[in-house]
Amino acid sequence: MSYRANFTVPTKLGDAIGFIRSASSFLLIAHRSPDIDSIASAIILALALKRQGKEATISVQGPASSQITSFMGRFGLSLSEPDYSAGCIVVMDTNSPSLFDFEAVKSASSKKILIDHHSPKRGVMAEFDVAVVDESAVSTTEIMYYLLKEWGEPITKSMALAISAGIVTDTANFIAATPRSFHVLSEALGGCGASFQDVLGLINSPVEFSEKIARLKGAQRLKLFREGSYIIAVSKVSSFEGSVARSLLALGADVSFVGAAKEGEVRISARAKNELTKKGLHLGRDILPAVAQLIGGDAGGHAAAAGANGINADALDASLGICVSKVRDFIKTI
Ligand SMILES: [Mn+2]
Repeated sequence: MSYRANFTVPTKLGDAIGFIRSASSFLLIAHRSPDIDSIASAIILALALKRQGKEATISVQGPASSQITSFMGRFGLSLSEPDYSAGCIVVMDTNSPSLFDFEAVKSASSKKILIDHHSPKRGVMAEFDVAVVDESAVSTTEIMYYLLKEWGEPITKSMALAISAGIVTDTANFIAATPRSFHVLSEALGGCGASFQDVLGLINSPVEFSEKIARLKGAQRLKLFREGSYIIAVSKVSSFEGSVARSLLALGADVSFVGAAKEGEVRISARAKNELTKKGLHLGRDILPAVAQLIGGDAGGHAAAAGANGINADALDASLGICVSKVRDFIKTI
């Protein structure tokens, strides 16, 4: 049975490989605030290129989390400043112009490749020499598997682990997995003798001591508000507010708001369970923006995960109160 099995393979892979073969230096770009899938896709390509004696660096716009830098470290790689004079630029796991320096890519004279699994934006795609965009792929690393196969590059253990890590994280532990992603995972891991435990070990990096303390203090200082059968949890810590907000949901809250304030700086992180976002709760659009002015800053994010930042540290308690009452108002309508 060929690696294609009964599955549809992403298109334009041959064109992308043509450009990859003819260039000798590469700038690989993962998206802003990179997740495992985008950075793993860049790692896979960097490893394959380096084995061929080509130069490849990985860049992102803005900072990367400590989880991402340690993930890269496991492959002996780190982020570099972007060099837009590379022979070939590959943008991975995004075609959203706000998630990388689109203007710099556009004005570079390099060959340009886009590899992504998000819904395509024609205007952005048009700036690339080739766009491998497959919305049916659960992760960009799933596309990278097919790229390596078409290229004829052997899939090493490191590459197989990176492919699998992208699939596991972008499907939220297989909830969004497809038969093809299970096939890719099985072929990649089976081909090099890696185990699924190796993949989990790579994704679940140990939590830093200070983050553990923040989570436990967040739980200790917890205030609970009940509305109907839902529980809203509120707490304050000095850092890791996002991690604390996430852990409060794991403990049983339906919505959490965690604030962190110090002289001249205030941050609020919020999380909500899918059960409520499916009913229309949108933290980034409808809840946190209500406190942006009060804290003297900005708010935004997704339905289930959002944040606000500002300069009025004194406004934290009042802001948390507003967030809770807005969620209560929403719950009363469902
Ligand atoms: Mn992705």
